[in-house]
Amino acid sequence: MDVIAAVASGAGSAAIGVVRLSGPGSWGIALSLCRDRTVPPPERHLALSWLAEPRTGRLLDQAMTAFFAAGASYTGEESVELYCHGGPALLDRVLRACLDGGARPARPGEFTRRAVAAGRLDLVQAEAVALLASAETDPALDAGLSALSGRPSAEVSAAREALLDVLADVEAALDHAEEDGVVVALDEVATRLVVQAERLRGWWEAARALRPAVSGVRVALIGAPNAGKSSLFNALLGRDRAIVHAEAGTTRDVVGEMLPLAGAPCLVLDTAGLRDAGAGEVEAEGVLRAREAARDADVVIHVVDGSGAAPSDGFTERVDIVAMTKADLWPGKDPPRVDAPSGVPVVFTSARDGRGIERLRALLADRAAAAVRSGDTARAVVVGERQAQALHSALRCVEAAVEGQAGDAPLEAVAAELRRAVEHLGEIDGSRITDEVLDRIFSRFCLGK
Ligand SMILES: Nc1nc2c(ncn2[C@@H]2O[C@H](COP(=O)(O)OP(=O)(O)OP(=O)(O)O)[C@@H](O)[C@H]2O)c(=O)[nH]1
Ligand SMILES: [Mg+2]
Repeated sequence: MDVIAAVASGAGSAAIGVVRLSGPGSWGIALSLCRDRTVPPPERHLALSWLAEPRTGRLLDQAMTAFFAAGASYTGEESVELYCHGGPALLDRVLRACLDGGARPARPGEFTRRAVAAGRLDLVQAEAVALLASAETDPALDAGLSALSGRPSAEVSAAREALLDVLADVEAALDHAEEDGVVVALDEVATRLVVQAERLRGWWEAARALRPAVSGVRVALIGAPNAGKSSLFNALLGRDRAIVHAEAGTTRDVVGEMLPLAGAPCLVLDTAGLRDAGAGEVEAEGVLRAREAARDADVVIHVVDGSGAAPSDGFTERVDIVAMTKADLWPGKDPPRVDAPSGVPVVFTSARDGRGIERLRALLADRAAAAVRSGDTARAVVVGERQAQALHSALRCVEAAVEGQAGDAPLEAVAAELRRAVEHLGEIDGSRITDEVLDRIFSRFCLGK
């Protein structure tokens, strides 16, 4: 195992910045930088030291150092942390000195990956570390802390055990049926399966409610072609992100951009104009995606052409805010009438002169904050898109097993669904996962973690 090194603190200037080394040999590399030491300081103690480049003697910094022995560190390996002054040039120089000494640059998330490999963290806890390093909201932070505690991992593991027990009974029944033609009553199995399905469904709902806080509030801009969605999208972001054109049907794909709004990170989605007839194949696919984005959104802004040039065929199922666009086209005139669903606020906006954009931002911030608050960390077991997907797959398999059982499907089919459910649960905490999937997960971590 080679020694990896990285700057573990954030970019930009700061009071303190941390350079981290891990792997057998990291003590030797760090010690060669400590100008005033010939032996390592006591492990797990902070020790002040002047650092210099071993080859040239050029000063690096006066820093606090902490040496960790194998088996008593974050990664489980021999490792060192150097708490330096936080300037980018300084940290870069210290890191380069470590690399000159024989370390190699760590890949994103590689320290945590080594901690997982050493059995110090499971995947739920590893992803909790990533969340703690990036959380922008209180519920996300609480979810990260809870996941790191190991409580969710234990719950996932308990559910897997419970399903394995049921699977064992189903397989025993199968064996009996084959050997002696005995039919075993499986009513009790059905009850146990329903309990597990409800448990997983509860986790799924909690994960869904927590999503706005963890991954951002999904805000969909939807409406008729040419209503001014892309123009409004650009105005909200304050930059020219999406293509705007007089031709109806300009936007085809869903375009998403993050917009930080008063403590609630929003993912704003511009979508294709909704129309059923007259759209070509590509646009029709865009319309499908727009509807899907609206269904999946936490906040739906229905965009209506206030000049009346692009007629709307009524509102979608869910609307949280109505934006009447092109308000610059009716100066002095009464604003156009709109039959918005009751209780839904209407904002008059113009992407040309900017009117109404601040009010729309404020309304959006309000709705987004409410979506963030709806996350109930206490019930959450599964956090983040990857875990939620695995959970959803597991839930679908358990539901299929419940249905199969009730509908007299062959026991083999029920057993197969249960086996798949157990595998999907194993993907959540990493007890059943391939290196390739691990690579993909950790590539999304930031450097130095
Ligand atoms: N005067 C005025 N024109 C606008 C405003 N917003 C959009 N437009 C014009 O309306 C036309 C359509 O604008 P887009 O933003 O592309 O509309 P869209 O809803 O994204 O259209 P599709 O992507 O085709 O569904 C363009 O010619 C814009 O310049 C506005 O606030 N004022
Ligand atoms: Mg558009």
